[in-house]
Amino acid sequence: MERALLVTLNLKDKKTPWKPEEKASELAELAASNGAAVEEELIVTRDKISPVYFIGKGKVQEIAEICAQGNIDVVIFNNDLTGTQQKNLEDIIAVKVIDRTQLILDIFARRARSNEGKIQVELAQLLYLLPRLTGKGILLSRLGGGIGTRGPGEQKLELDRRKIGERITKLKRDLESLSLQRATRRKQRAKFSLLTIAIIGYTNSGKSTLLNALTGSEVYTRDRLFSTLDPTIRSYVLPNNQKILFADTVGFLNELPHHLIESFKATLEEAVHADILLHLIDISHPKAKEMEKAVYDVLKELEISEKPVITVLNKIDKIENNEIERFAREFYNAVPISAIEKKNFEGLIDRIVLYLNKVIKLYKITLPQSQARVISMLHEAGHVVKKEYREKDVYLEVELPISFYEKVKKEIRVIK
Ligand SMILES: Nc1nc2c(ncn2[C@@H]2O[C@H](COP(=O)(O)OP(=O)(O)OP(=O)(O)O)[C@@H](O)[C@H]2O)c(=O)[nH]1
Ligand SMILES: [Mg+2]
Repeated sequence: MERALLVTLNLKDKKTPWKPEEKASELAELAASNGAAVEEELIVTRDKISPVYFIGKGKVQEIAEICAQGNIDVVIFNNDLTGTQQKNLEDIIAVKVIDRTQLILDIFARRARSNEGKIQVELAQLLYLLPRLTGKGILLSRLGGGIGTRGPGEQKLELDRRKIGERITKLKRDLESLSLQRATRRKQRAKFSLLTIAIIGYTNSGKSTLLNALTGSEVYTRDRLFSTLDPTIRSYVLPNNQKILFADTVGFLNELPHHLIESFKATLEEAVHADILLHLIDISHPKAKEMEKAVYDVLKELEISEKPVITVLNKIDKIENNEIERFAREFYNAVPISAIEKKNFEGLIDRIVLYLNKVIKLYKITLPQSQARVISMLHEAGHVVKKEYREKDVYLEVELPISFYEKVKKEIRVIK
C-alpha cells in the first residue's frame, strides 16, 4: 500500500460550490478507492497559485519534512500541476508528486477491461504525461512504481520521451481502426435496435446496483469511486411485454478534466446514443445537489443535455421518510427509490413508461405477410396493439420508438 499525503488548495476570495474540505474529502475517497493509505490531508490557503511551486516554498519544505518523518510514498495535489511545478515540487519533497487527473487516470487504468478502454486510458495517460516529462522520466523511474507510473493491465507506463511519441502514434492508429469497427457494429445494431435507457450519474450513486436489481445481472458493485468503466447492456421486459435495454455507464465526477471526457467518448457512447437518460442521484450524500450539477456539466460537454432525462433519487433507505418528500420536491419531479432494497420500482417503471410515450408513437402499418422477419422485429421493438390479416397482407397498429421507425421505415417496405 502506498502511503499518501494529500494537498488541497483553498484560493482566498474564490467562491465555489464545493468547500475546500469537501474537495479534500473527495480526493481522499479517490485515493482510497485506488488502494492508497491516506496518512495526511492538508488544506493550503493562498491568494493565488504560484507558477513555481503551485503553493508557497515554505509550505513545500514543511511537506518535505512531514514526508520524511511519515515515510510518505506519494504526494497528491487536488489540482492540475504544470510540468515545471511538478518537477520543482519533487526536487524539494523528494518523493513522487502527482495531481488529481493522474490519480483518476491511474484508477481508470486499473479498472479498464475492454481492449478499447485500455487503449483510451493509456493514450490519455501518455498525452497527459508527455508535456510534463521535463527531466521527470528519470525521476519517476528513480522513485519506482505505483500510482501515476502504471498503465492498463499493471504494465509500466513508457517514460522515455522518444518512445512515448511512437507509442502515442500506435495507440491512435489502433483506436481509429477500433472506432471504425464500432461504427459498423453500431449501424447494424441501430437498424433493429430496441429502445435504450442509459443509467447515468455521479460515481458511487448506485448505477450498477440498480441495473443488477432490475435485470438480475451481476455487474460488479462496490463502495468506491469508479467501479464501473466499461458499459454493460441488459434487456428488460416492461409490463406491456415490450422489450427495452438498460445500459450501465461509467460514473461522472465533479470537475472531470475536459480532455479526459474527450478520450472517454467511446466509453460514454451508450449514454450518447440512448433514447432516454436515467439520472441516478445518491440522495443520502450531503453534496447531492452539487453532484447533480456536475453530471449536467458533463452532459453539456457530451452535447446530450437535450435528451429526455428521468431523475431518480437513490438510497432512500438511508434517509428519513419526511426528508424523502422534501427532496422529491427539491429535485423537480424525481422518483425516489432504493436500488438495494428494491423500493418503489413500480414508481420507477411507471415513470419510464410515461417517458417512453414521449419517444414512442403509434404507427399504422400494412405489409406483406411474407415479411415474417420484419413482423417479428416490430413485435420485439414495439408494442403491437392491433394485428389483422388481410388477404396477403398484415395490418398492424404498433407503438414504436420514433427513432426506430425513422431508421427502419425504408427497410420495411410499408404499403400504405
Ligand atoms: N444504502 C444503500 N446503498 C446503496 C443503494 N444502491 C447502491 N448502494 C451502495 O452504493 C455503493 C455503490 O454502488 P454501485 O452500484 O457500485 O455504484 P455505481 O454508481 O455503479 O458506481 P461506479 O461504477 O463506481 O460509478 C455500493 O456499496 C452499493 O451497495 C441503495 O439503494 N441503498
Ligand atoms: Mg458501477
